[in-house]
Amino acid sequence: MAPLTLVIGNKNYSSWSLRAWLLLKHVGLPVEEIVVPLDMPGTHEELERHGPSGRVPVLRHGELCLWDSLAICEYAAELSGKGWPQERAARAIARSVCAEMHSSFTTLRSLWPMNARARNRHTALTAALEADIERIDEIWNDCRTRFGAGGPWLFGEYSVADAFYAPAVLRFNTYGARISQTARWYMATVLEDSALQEWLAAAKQEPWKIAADEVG
Ligand SMILES: N[C@@H](CCC(=O)N[C@@H](CS)C(=O)NCC(=O)O)C(=O)O
Repeated sequence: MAPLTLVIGNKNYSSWSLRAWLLLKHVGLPVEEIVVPLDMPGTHEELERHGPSGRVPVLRHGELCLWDSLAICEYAAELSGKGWPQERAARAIARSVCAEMHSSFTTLRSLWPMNARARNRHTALTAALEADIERIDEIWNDCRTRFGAGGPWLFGEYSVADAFYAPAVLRFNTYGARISQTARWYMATVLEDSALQEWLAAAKQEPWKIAADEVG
């Protein structure tokens, strides 16, 4: 198979990059990694050189160039035969929760930016932020209760849904979200994951700081 190259942003801040990177790790596809530091002079031009949307993540596989974290995860799942639940109803719900994460939670994203190495940050809670947190808590509870019997992840075994919700776990961890017991257990599973630990260790070593994402 032609080698895979994943272009990502800073590990400390790039939540969309984290999703694709985690899924590729979990399904066992080896990738060469290119990190483009975001929010620097020249970032825009460099991103445009890597992919048509001028955004990361981008996956290159031979002649093929894919942009968008969900499309990359779908492709990785097809290549590896892993990443979505086996059972049809579970798979359909997993796709629904991924689509919801892809298209929603704009308040959470803007008020609690992902800042992987930051801890004990505090911001005022708004009603919209609380609603986003509650909805994510509800999704985690629902998936764990209905589909989680076979393992510690949202659908038992690791799936694209876990990769998609990992940035929310980091946000909750940084800003101290108040969540249910089941959601706390799920967060612990995600935070102990060795692939995520590897990402966090690299994020700690990065020299770059994005002031707009240093919140709280
Ligand atoms: N829907 C896209 C969103 C990608 C996205 O917005 N990526 C951000 C970084 S996390 C980006 O590339 N921003 C460009 C920039 O900061 O210049 C995806 O899922 O991949």
